[in-house]
Amino acid sequence: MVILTKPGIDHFPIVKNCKSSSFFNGVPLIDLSKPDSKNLIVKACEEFGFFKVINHSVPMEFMTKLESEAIKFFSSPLSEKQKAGPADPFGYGNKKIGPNGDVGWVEYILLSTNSEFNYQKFASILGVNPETIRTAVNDYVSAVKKMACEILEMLAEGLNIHPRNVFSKLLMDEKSDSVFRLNHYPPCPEIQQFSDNNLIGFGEHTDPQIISVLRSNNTCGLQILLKNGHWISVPPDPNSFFINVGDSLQVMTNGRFKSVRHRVLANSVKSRLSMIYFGGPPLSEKIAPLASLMEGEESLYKEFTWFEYKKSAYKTRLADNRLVLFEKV
Ligand code: GA4
Repeated sequence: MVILTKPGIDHFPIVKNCKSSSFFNGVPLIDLSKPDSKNLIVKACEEFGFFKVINHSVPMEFMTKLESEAIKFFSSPLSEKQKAGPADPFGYGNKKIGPNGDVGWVEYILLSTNSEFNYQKFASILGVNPETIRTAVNDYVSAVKKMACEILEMLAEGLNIHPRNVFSKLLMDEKSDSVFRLNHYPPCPEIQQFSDNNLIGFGEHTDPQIISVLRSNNTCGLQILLKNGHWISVPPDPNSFFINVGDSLQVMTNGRFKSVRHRVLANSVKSRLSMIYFGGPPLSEKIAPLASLMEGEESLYKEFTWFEYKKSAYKTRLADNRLVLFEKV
């Protein structure tokens, strides 16, 4: 793959020769209401580190309410939005992602899901009357976190790990270091004329946490990297959720599950809105392979806490393989 910078859309990364128009129809589909889901989740985590969830428990009104609040925020004047920025890492960010020079055709709000943090920070991030959006975020995040925990418990059962809350308790912990992100990818009409070029909305990366839950509107853009090295486009579905295995879950399964590399391409006509819950452990938590999954194997990773991993992640560029630094040689 060649990464170029196209003149005109100044200094934004572009991927060349990417057939983004063809959708992949092989994304594993997990029906949470079916009894055999736990085995299918394990298989999806092994093969893709990614799957789509239907028949979930999250009320549709929580998704639509938050979507309309997000649209209101992103439609406000830039000068207003900038009052909530820059993202350090929390707050409003525009085009700049992370502290190390990554850029994309995106604007976003990044929030901690820690309740104490939210109370004060919402006011400073989202203006004088943040109550409606705060409620919308809290309702949505609580429901999605509950679903993420159910999925992690099914995963533990599918892997035959006891107790079944080994993963979910990390998200349930009141000190859980979880994050919530609203991404808005404005349409970029200039890219229409360059048929084999695609502008990067959010550059390729893996998520450092345990599990990520993504919901988007009906605009395409999300791509995942398959084990065979091909990028494939994921058809959008506003009624479903997409689940990513994060780096921490890769480590806890001693590499049996791989965190999925993914990215978002900008669209020339439609704007894309996505909301992502990143479920992370408490800062002091040791991230290490679960003994019951090792079966006499050696750990592939050095010992580290989530605090150490996160600190190291914030020194990397988006596309870097962050886990390499923690692999045993
Ligand atoms: C990727 C996953 C989440 O969006 C995020 C991102 C974070 C940020 O935007 O502040 C990071 C990125 C993410 C990984 C490497 C570092 C940190 C930007 C960056 C260059 C909120 C996260 O936890 O890690």
